[in-house]
Amino acid sequence: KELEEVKIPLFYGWFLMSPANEKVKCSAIDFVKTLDTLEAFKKHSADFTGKAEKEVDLEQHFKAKASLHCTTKFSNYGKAEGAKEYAQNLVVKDHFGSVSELSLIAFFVTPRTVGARVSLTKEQLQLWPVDAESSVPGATGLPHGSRAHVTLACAAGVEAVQTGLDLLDILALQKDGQQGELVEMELGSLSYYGEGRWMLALREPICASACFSSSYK
Ligand code: ACK
Repeated sequence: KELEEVKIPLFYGWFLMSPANEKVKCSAIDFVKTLDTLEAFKKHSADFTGKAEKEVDLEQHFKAKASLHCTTKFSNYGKAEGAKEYAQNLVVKDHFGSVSELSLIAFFVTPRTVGARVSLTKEQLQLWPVDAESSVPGATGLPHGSRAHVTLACAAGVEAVQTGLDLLDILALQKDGQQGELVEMELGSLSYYGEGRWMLALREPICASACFSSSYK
């Protein structure tokens, strides 16, 4: 009997390998801990708590992810738009199982999510869906690949899909020329964009080895 039809996964992406996975998790925890101690951050803690003067414990506020990845295509077992075309794309097939280096260029925090922004190479961009940005209202006009990120943590009740949307939101503000309060940190420069949105542009990108593959859950 013929093999059963191959099932389309939940999503495709680059999965961080060991020890890069641990290195990135540690850097993220360090950043969040440091952010929590900054006067500039405390001044705006009401963005997180809803109450003036109430401090937020960011480590309590967020639940960290154990294994990290950068989603390319959310296929939803074939139900998402373009899922079948992506699965059949020769570039996707050719790269399946290949290892490359992800370049993490920024960390960002909002009341909902913590993430790392990923800068994709030309080759990695070939695996990036054409509509990843244009399908999001408010993100039109942002360069292809802008949404690339690693979700590091989410607040209670928040789905991981929010991290990429939070990133696009911050990038749209940057594009409009909004440059909030700036704080120089050892790791880079930290900007505040209002409503609890913070982004640290890393002085030195973090390099992480990752395998292009898919996940069924
Ligand atoms: O952190 P993420 O990029 O956000 O990784 C997970 C992964 O797929 C498995 O859930 C992402 N994800 C979920 N729903 C969507 C969606 N509608 N569009 C793009 N990415 C999504 C989620």
